[in-house]
Amino acid sequence: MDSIQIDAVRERLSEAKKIVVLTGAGISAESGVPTFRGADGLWKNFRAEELATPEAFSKDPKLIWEWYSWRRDIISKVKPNPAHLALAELEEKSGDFALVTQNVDGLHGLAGSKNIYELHGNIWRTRCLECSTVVETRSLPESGLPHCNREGCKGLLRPDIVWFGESLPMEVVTGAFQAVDEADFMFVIGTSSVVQPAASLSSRAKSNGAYVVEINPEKTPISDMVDASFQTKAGDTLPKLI
Ligand code: BV8
Ligand code: ZN
Repeated sequence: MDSIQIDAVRERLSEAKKIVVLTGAGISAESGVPTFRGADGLWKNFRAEELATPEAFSKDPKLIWEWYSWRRDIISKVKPNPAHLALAELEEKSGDFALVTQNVDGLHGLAGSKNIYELHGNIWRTRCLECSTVVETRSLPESGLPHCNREGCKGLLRPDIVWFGESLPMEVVTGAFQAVDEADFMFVIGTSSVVQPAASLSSRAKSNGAYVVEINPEKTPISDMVDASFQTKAGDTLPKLI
C-alpha cells in the first residue's frame, strides 16, 4: 500500500466537514466474526440468503434461532478490533460524523462509536410477532423457542434483524441517507457492496461530490468508482489513516 495514497487520503480527511462511514461484515472479520460471503461464511452449509428470510423463519423457527444463537455465542466472545476503535476515535476528533453499518453484531457501539445507524438491526434485540415489543434479549432459553414475557402475551420472538425481502426501519434509513447526502467524505469498509439498499450509498455520496475511500482486501463492484481504494485489511489501514 503506497504511502502517497495514505498521505493524500489523510489530507482529504483532515479537510472533511461531514464524514460518513459505511461498514459491513469485513470490519468485524479481524475480531473473529465470520463474514457472510467469505470462505468462513457458511453455517451447516446454509447461505445467509437462505436463512435470513421471513419465509425460512416461519417454516422452521428452531433452525433460524439455532443459527442466531450460534452467531450470538461467537459475538459474545469477541471484542472490537483496531478498525472499530479507529472509527470511534475519528468520531471523537470530527465535528460532523455518522456511522452507517450493515452489521448486527453491536461491535461499533462497544468500541465507543456514538452516532450509529444500524441498517439491518441488531442481533441482541428481539421482536414479538404478536405485540411487536422490541427488547434487548441477551440470553435465549436452553431449549425451545423464546416467547414474549409481556403481561398476557405469549407471542413467539424473532430476531430484531432486517431479513431479505423486508424493508429497513424507516427512521434509520432516513437518517443514514441524509448523512450520505450531506457528506463530503465517505469511507466504505469491509462490505462486498452487493446487498441493497446499502450498496447504493457509495455511488449516492459520489454523485453528491463526496470523496469516497474503500478499504477491502478484495475488489468489489464499487472499487473502480471510488476515489481511493486500499486493498488491505481494515485493521492495517484505518489506524494509519486516522
Ligand atoms: C429490501 C440480516 C425491499 C441477516 C442482511 C434480487 C433478488 C432478490 C432480492 C433482491 C434482488 N435485488 C435486490 C434485492 C433486495 C435484497 C438484496 O439486496 N439482495 C442481494 C443479495 C441481491 N435486499 C433486501 O432484501 C433488503 N430489503 O430491499 O427490501 C423492500 C422495500 C420496500 C418494502 C418492502 C421490501 C434487506 C437487506 C438486508 C438483508 N439482511 N442481514 C443477518 O445479518 O442475520 S444482509 C447481510 O448481508 C448482512 O447484513 C451483511 O451485512 C450484508 C452485506 O454483506 P457484507 O456486510 O458486505 O458482508 P459480506 O460477507 O458480503 O462481505 C464482507 C466483505 O468484507 C468482503 O468484501 C470481504 O472482502 C471484506 N473483508 C473481509 N475481511 C476484511 C474485509 N474488509 C476489510 N478488512 C478485513 N479484515
Ligand atoms: Zn408480545
